[in-house]
Amino acid sequence: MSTDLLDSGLKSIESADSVKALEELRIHILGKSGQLTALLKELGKCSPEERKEKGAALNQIKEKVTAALEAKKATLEAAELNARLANETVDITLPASPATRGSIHPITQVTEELTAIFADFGFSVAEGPEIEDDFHNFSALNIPESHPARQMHDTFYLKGEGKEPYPVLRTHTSPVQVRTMKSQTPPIRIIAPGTTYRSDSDMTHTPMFHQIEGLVIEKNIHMGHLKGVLHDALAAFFGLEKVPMRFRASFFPFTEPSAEVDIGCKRGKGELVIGEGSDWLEILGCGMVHPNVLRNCGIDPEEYQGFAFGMGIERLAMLKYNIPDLRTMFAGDARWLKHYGFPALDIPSLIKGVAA
Ligand code: 2NL
Repeated sequence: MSTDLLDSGLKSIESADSVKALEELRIHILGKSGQLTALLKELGKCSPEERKEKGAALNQIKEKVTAALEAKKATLEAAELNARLANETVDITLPASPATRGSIHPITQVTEELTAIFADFGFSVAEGPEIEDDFHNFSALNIPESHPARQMHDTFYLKGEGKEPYPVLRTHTSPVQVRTMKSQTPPIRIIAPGTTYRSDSDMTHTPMFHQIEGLVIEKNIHMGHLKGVLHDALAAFFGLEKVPMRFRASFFPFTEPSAEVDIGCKRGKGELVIGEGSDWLEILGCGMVHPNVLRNCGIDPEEYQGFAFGMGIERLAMLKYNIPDLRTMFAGDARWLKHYGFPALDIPSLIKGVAA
């Protein structure tokens, strides 16, 4: 009986024509409900002497079958591999698939350019949360509860979060500077680049946008320093030796005096040249930090004063890189990014000239 099993088993194994068929055979003989397994189970019913004898015989069969299975498996696998190698050919005349490469968004590029420029003037980069509380986004900045500036900012309130005053999506990066003033002692020299939010959406406004603000707090810092720093930063940014620049009196609740800054330009037919001509282009807002703001942040305005400025990154990117439509910036169109983007790892530095 069991020698029959061995003979027929070895015969079937020898004539198996695929790895799959061989595996089915293995299950048929050695599997849980296999032929040999059934015989092994029957040993339990035998007398001890019989069990010893039959058991030894069955185990020998099992070893032989197992060895035959393994040998045949190796042969079949080799044959199957050879068949595949003979059939599958690589057409080396086909064109290679192009490597797709990502690129740096103009917003990131301009942020890095300005970071390199201000780093050269000794400014550090400060960061903070995009979800802010009423104090850091408004009150500390001398913008009281009823102030129209709060409505002016078209704030996104997070009304699901507790009770009034609700948390907000920061409407500017000024709260980063508030946090820096509260946690550090002057002298302070920082820029705060980052994402900001206002509920505003049309041709020239997106609900999410980007700003860079700057803050310097020292004992004898004044508006002359402000004008010098801004001139040199704007000249470096636009790749010019000098840029015509003027301060126009303005108002911000957090600065006194306040100014808007224009740079000289020439407006032609469909084109704009910065640094020459007799037209003016508004580029940023700035001023001397209001004494109330210093006090709110734990700095004595009798001992220290400072300047601050803020600018929109989208606008700077559009001006420098001739991007006509703001809204394309965030449309997520890969073709747009391929056109307006910058090579990765080509990090802006003053050595190469950020305006390159
Ligand atoms: C603009 C004008 C400005 C500031 C931002 C500032 C921040 C602190 C204290 C005082 Cl903590 N001022 N920031 C000052 C003047 C103008 O931004 O047109 N931004 C796009």
